[in-house]
Amino acid sequence: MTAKETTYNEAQIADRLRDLEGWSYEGGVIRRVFKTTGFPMTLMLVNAIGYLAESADHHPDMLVKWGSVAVALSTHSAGGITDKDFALARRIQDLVGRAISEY
Ligand code: H2B
Repeated sequence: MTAKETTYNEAQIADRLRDLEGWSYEGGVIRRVFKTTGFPMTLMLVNAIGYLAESADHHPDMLVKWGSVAVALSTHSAGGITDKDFALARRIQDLVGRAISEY
């Protein structure tokens, strides 16, 4: 049996989110909405995040709209927020965070 991953409480999550610009903790997930210039850019963003997710074997929920992608992360197997969520958010942020937030 594998050990259950450590989950973080609300104060710890708020602390960890301080260097993840635009991300917040709501409803049991950490989330950020990325605005895009329209559907082609939205689809490219979904794919870029999808590749990061596959390489990490950790998968966010994504709400896809014409001009935005809302990304929500939690660790289902642990029933909370773990290092896996912060690590993937960091990778998403490093790849697309600054570029996309300018729109
Ligand atoms: N993604 C997320 N967000 N939470 C999980 O618990 C999870 C996952 N589990 N992606 C992974 C896949 C698991 O099902 C596989 C077998 O590693």
